Amino acid sequence: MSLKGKVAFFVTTNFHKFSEARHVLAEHGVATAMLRIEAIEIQDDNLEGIAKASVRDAVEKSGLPVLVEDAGLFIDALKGFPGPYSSYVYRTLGTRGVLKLMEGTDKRNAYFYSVIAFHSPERVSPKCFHGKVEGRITLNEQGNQGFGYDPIFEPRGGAGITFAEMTTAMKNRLSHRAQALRKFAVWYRST
Ligand code: ITT
Repeated sequence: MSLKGKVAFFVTTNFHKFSEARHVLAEHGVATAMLRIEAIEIQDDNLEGIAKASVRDAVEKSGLPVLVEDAGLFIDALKGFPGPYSSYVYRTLGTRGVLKLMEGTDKRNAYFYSVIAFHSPERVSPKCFHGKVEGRITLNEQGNQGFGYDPIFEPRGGAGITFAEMTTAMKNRLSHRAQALRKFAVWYRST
């Protein structure tokens, strides 16, 4: 096994995601670059199914070893909504809309889930890695770091602050994305 030459291209349109991923992968000796191609994103209620379809498409379009992530926020009081629809819900309702849906409920449990799918021209099928972080939905938006639902998500073990109040390094110690990427990096280095 050699650390030299371990590279995986991260296919995303979200620079924040890439930036978090780059730090985690670098710590584990995997170099990455952001590949901004439009990989298809199928509608499915399963994050792994979505990530696998996207990563297959990305390899076909690029001919490179690539990573694709599909992530979502699952809120208990909303029966797991927005889950696989997190991107659409963020663009339409936004964090304020989600807080509004939760007005009057003190059941605030939620979790972020990430599926990282890796695929390359040499492989027969994609390989997936999962990460999850439990936490709660705050009553108000707090903080201005990060992206997406970060201002309303307070991770367990995060000293009572939201992801949006953390540096990237702090978020990476806890996040769903970092957990999945660490598993990927350990496996990738061993291949
Ligand atoms: P790509 O598909 O291009 O990678 P995206 O932002 O659409 O970018 P996802 O479909 O994986 O990424 O994520 C769905 C949404 O879930 C995303 O738009 C965010 O609003 C939210 N989300 C995912 N991870 C998050 C995180 O770490 N912090 C806050 N919100 C997050």
